[in-house]
Amino acid sequence: MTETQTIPALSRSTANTAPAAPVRIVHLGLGAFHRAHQAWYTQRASDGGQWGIAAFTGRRPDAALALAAQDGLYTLIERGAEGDSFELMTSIVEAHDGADVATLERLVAASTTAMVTLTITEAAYNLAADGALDISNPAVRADIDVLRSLTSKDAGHDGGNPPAAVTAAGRLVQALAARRTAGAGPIAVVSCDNLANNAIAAKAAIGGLADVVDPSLGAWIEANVSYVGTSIDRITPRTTDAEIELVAAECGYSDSSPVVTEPFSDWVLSGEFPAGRPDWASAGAVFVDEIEHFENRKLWLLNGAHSLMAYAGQLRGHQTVAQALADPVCAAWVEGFWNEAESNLPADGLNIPAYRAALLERFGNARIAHHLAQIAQDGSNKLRMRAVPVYKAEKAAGRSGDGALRMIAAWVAFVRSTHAGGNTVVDAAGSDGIAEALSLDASGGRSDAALAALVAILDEGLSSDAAFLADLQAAAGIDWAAA
Ligand code: CS2
Repeated sequence: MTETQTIPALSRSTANTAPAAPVRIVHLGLGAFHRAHQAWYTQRASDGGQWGIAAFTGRRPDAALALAAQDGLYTLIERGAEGDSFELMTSIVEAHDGADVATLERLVAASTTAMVTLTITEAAYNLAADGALDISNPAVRADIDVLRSLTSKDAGHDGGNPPAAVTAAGRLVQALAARRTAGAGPIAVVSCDNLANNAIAAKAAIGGLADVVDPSLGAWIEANVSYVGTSIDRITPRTTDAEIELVAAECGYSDSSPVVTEPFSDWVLSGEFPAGRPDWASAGAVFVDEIEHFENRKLWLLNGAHSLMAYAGQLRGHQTVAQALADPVCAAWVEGFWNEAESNLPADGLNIPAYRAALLERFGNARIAHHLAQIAQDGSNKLRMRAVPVYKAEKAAGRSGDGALRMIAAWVAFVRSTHAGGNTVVDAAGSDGIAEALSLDASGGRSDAALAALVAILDEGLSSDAAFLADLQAAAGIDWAAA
């Protein structure tokens, strides 16, 4: 204890780092994943010293306040199966509260800013099941009103702060309007969220919103924003106090915001950067013309297995990915789902057998305590990407799709048991709909009508597919713990 009281607090002066790089990247979503992934690639790029990141939080200011107090610095703990290594990260040069839209406007309007990267989570795109912006979403509607009032020429504000958008896309549209006014030219928007076709999703969220607010702004964004698609990968569980203490003991400074991650990392990108980009290829990133198969490989094999283990594993009493994988029943379910996913990926160029083998090793790294409860959150959006496409592809090929069906069944059983325990299902986009569906009958959503309502949150088509619903009802109703 006395030791941690006397060690210096981390900052650019106590760490004696090179001067902060100029801001050329604006990032939305200052979570652990961004700090383990894009910030790490930027720092390792051959020209990384010229590319500073200004990162904004989403809903809460806390992470920005903590990081700003350390001049953006933090420690990245790479946690391998054999031990930890520590790296001081310097590529984030400014950390801001996401609600500080005036600063976002200023930075995005600067001609030196070349791109905006996003890790805002799947749900924050506010897209409907058909992939278009969900303009019935209350937060989106509120932003439309705010943005219209800001862009209308005769908008006047009676003193005080002008209103500002609240959703990530709304804030970005507001900032892009400032870039248009400043004449700062084209810019890239790089989605680093776990969404299929994330460039298209970003375009639907941002371009779609601008079109509704002000067609001339929509046209400017269409002509000046290049949406870059990416497949991103690095397992990064939530930081705990144990990591804060570890860094104090190992590094000799106190860091409120370390990030723990696995040694593996992967980044595949596709698209144009009209205002330039760091030499991320020198840090291991790969640039491709066609990204879809890489995205699906990652979303289905890694994330799909994660979601399957998150629900089935918790129903079987496990807490972490490594524990779930060590359970032969869960492991067999994962392999079964993988076989289905693999049949729907091209055999050439993706090296699936090696990818699967590497995943088993990564998931089995018990030193990374990756909690299933964390992965289980926001299941409605996740399963729409991870299970539904594989199920449909298997059916279309005349096969059962049982492996993908089991993932959906495990989710159904998990949300039922959460609800039965008197708890709310954590799902940013779906928790209201899930609660409504589960309250449709007296047995906690076990009726066919309740099941159909639950499935409608994932996919409209499947919710009226009687054969699917019957199979799902049977698959969800098993004794998961005893299977
Ligand atoms: C996980 C991902 O929480 C989840 O949904 O599946 O965060 C996963 O750990 C990352 O995509 C790994 O790159």
